[in-house]
Amino acid sequence: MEYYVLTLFPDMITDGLHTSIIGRAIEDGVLSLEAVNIRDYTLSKHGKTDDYPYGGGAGMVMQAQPVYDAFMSIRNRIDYNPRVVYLTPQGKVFHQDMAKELALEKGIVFLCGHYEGVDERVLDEIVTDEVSIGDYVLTGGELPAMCMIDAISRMIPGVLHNNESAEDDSFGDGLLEFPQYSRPEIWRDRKVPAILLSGDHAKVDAWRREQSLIRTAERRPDLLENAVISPKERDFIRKYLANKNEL
Ligand code: 6GU
Repeated sequence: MEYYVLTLFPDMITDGLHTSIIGRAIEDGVLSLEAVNIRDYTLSKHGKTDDYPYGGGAGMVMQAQPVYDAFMSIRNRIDYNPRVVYLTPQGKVFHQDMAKELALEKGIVFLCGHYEGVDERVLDEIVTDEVSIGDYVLTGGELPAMCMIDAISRMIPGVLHNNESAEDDSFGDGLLEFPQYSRPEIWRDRKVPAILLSGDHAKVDAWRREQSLIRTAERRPDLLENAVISPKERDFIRKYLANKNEL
């Protein structure tokens, strides 16, 4: 996978992503990442990349020309038409299925906006997908691009290593993860659940599955509708919730 990020803050992208698992995958050559500074493509003498909005109003708008030329500097040296993701609160909300789908691409270009937005004409010209990472407002698209790159990358074979499996984490089957414990066995008078020390793998698996069901029912009941759950498990959730409400 080749990632290209069009941004006014390239250091933010490279500093953030050359760390931890994604940094390792870049070093291993499983991923490549290039942050392209939009400012390098301005034709203005003073390095200006934004201007006042036509029609008036607060803030500044990123101009079409530097964004387009920065994009073309990438397009002209690759032999395919990449998906171009514009990060904006107006976009479709990012989710795990989108991460899995984008993980199949050969390369992706991310366009990070700032100020009040980007001139609509260059968006019409180059953008294939508009994506938001949730219903809150950020100052720019860099953190959203980094979130997407992280989530997409861990779906690519070779990015996670043996002990970092993407199979049984939250959202794999549409359920939240079960709680985890490590040494010591007692910490501040709190014991690790005895079943986890029993060595009975079948019982441990059953307990973890129950914990996932309970957590999802309590914290994210909206996920249950599309989760992969047996009729027996649906019944377990119903009884658990009924029991709790009796207290
Ligand atoms: Cl993609 N951009 C900005 N500026 N704010 C956001 C967002 C994107 N997603 C959620 N909030």
